[in-house]
Amino acid sequence: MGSLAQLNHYYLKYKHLFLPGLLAAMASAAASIVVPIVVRQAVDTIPRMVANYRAFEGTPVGDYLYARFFAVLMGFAGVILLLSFLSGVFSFVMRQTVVVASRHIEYDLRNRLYDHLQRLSHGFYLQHATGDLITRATSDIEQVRRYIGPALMYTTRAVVIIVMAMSVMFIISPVLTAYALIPMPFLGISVFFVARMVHQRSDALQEQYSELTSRVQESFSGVRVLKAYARESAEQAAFEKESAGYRERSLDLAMVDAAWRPVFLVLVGLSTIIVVWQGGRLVTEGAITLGNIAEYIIYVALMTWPVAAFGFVISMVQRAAASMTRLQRIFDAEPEVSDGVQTNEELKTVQGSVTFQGVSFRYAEDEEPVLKDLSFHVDAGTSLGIVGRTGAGKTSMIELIPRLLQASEGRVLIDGHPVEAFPLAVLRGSIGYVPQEVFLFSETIAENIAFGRMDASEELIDRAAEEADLLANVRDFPEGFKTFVGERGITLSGGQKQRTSIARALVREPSILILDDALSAVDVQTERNILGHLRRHFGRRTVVIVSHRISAVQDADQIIVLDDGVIAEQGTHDVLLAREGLYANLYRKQLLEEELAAMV
Ligand code: DCP
Ligand code: MG
Repeated sequence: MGSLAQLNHYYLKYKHLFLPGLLAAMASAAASIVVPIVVRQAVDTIPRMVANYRAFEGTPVGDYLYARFFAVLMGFAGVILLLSFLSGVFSFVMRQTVVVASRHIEYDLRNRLYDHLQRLSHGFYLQHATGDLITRATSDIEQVRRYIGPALMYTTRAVVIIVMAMSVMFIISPVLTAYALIPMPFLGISVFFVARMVHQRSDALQEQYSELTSRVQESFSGVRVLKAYARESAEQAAFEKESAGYRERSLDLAMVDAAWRPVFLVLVGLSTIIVVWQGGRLVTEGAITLGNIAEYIIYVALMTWPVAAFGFVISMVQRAAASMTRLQRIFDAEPEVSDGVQTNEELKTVQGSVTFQGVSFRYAEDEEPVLKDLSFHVDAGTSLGIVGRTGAGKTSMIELIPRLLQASEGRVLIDGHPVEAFPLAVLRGSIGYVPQEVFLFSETIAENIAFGRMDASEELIDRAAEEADLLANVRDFPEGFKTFVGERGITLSGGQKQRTSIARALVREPSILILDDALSAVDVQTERNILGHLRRHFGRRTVVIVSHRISAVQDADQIIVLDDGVIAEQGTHDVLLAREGLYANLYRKQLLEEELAAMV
């Protein structure tokens, strides 16, 4: 439960809503408590008046008594109506303040969570499933909100009603009160267990629902693969299984939901029977009046909801505490990469030389390093090609430069300064990184390119698109740069997506451009065009090109052959060919492939 304590400052922040809300809760409870007293008065007074009237029926006194009886009756009715109305108004005010406050807090909390998640590093996301993070931001926050708002509101109301009702009942007859309360603890306890069951089952239902939706989402977004492998019927069967699971869980929930109402009614009925039975005895003894019995019956009815609410609230608080603990674990996660103490605020620009000094990297403490003791230097304005087998560590190596990953040992330097010395905004602002897996947003082409630089002018976007050899394609699109891509628009080809991603990096006019296999989906001619464009910036921009194709790196100033996390060979194209090693092998194989391809 301790985890919920840290929400207390929110009560202070929104005290202008909580205070009136709680006062209204009390007022609403108080108004409803007075109603039974009025009913008692009515039950005790009216029969007496009726008897009086009957005695004088038909005489002028009788007429007068009838009129008086009628006025008193109306009076009682009016007071009961007024009290009910007041209770209703206060209850409205209570909801309009407390529930509103809880929505504000939900908003604050969710934004704080999102803000925090945005600052967390790449490494955090490697360890957390997307679905889990979405659950934190949706259902966990909702649990916490229910604790802050409704739970508080129900508790206040319940305490006021129970304390006041019991006081009034006790003053009238301690004995009858004791009798009437016998079923109450059973009610509270049974509601607590039922609520826990309802919560468990609705959690299970929720979980099944997200499984169902993610299944559907995956099969729709992977529909190409699904069709290509003729897996429709298998997919259908799998869906039906999930769907049946959902139906079962719904029925489980409906079962408890349906079963607990009769239990509730039986316990309330039991209270009423006891009141009538024991109350009747007390009436014959003259200890209480008939009106008191009517009053008691209403009190018992009034108290059942608050008593039930206690059971419900306890279960709600338990759930909220569990959710808050999960949320807290995220809030406690520190960004591994941030502007740390070493940051040198004077480093405002990047020239572009890159140096690795004895760099090793592992994804997890207990795993083998995927990069081992890498050392090399790239002068500013020159180009570096990286080739190597799949899984050799190329992507891991280049992600160390913009600090998407953090070296486990050794240092990565830019312009002779450790990368940690640069403010992150400067470092990443100077690097154009085209990741291996293209990701485009469901926006226009222009917006996707300008993602690299929010203030990019149309001219700049145009130029970036031209450099990425995308301009001719874009001109052919129905609405040019304003064409929507992805789910809301046209589907780009693999090569078009890659080039959009390259344009996004170029629009930043970066000092260091990193292409991670970013030309894999374009033909050799387009690759040549793009590399030709990039060459125009020769001497002014450092370019790192990772590729499986020798043709993309052969003109680079130096080439590194990475094998199993170590530098196997290093040099220019000619030097590497002369070595007759891995590189030369790969080159010959690719030449052969090209010749074969040309023959057919
Ligand atoms: N690896 C890992 N956890 C990740 C990413 C990678 O454990 N989140 C492992 C898988 C490989 C090794 O690290 O064994 C190197 O992976 P890279 O992605 O760096 O390899 P490449 O980029 O060289 O491979 P490819 O050419 O297929 O892109
Ligand atoms: Mg890779």
